[in-house]
Amino acid sequence: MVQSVKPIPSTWCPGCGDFGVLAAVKKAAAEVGVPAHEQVLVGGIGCSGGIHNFLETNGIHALHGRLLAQAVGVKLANPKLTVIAAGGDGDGYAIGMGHFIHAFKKNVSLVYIVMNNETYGLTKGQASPTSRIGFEGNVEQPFDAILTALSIPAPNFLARTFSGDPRTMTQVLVEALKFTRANRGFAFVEDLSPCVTYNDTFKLWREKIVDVSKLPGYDASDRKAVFRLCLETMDAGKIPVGVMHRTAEADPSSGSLELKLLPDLVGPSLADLSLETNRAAYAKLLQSLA
Ligand SMILES: Cc1ncc(C[n+]2csc(CCOP(=O)(O)OP(=O)(O)O)c2C)c(N)n1
Ligand code: SF4
Ligand SMILES: [Mg+2]
Repeated sequence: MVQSVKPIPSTWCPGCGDFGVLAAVKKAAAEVGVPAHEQVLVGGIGCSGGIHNFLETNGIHALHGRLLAQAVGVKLANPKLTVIAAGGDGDGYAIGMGHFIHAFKKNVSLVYIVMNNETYGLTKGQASPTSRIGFEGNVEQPFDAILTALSIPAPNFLARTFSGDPRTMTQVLVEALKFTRANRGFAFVEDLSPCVTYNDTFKLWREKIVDVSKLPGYDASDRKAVFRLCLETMDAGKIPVGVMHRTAEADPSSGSLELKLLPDLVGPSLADLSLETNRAAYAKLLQSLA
């Protein structure tokens, strides 16, 4: 159920990385000028997914791993809304993985923020798909969302940020919001957001992060070059962050799903479905079924 509510005090542990995301979402929405009543925040299940409770906005607490299905539904029902989906690495990359992959190719204009803390925070610190080998007995290779996203040649906006640098996170979110509000497509932002209670990686990540987008000659529209740069950075034991892909506005393959399906951007929730207006169309439909 979509609810417009006053924010409640946060239930997160003091120092949780998710506070950086909350601050950045508030600042970016204010900078871009998104009115609270035109914004819908769809939260996943997990500590991170509670974010919509701490903002004055319309919010949905989605099913575990199904926040993207609900966010896509909201956007297609009313493309005039600004939709932000936000959840954790467990929610997005484990139970939600199927929806995650398809979101890039669907290319609906919404912002998806994954607060990656490499653990299931809410359920007390089990290994997640992004956990490093050795964490809580994990023996599997960690999953990398940015490399996966770069491998899908869709006209998206892709970025990785760090909660320890909320200023950059705000700038990236401003870009992501503008991208989706211009109906250019899906904007994915993975924020490295440490769980200070079960996996405090603030210090480690601060040392390992490299903002590849600041390197000389960097071009965020060159998917292949950025993929190679990310791999090289990871091979050197570092974590690449920055804007990883930004499809050029003039790219002929650009085009969000809502523009393809609803070129006038009037979704079913705005359409006049009354019997009076549509009597002739209904009669024709009934006739076709007879
Ligand atoms: C269908 C279903 N399976 C399992 C759970 C238990 N559960 C609640 S939150 C969660 C994982 C949360 O991890 P993540 O998405 O990384 O969020 P975080 O708490 O780390 O922010 C799980 C497995 C659930 N609520 N529903
Ligand atoms: S358990 Fe971890 S992720 Fe959850 S609120 Fe506390 S610090 Fe944040
Ligand atoms: Mg998590």
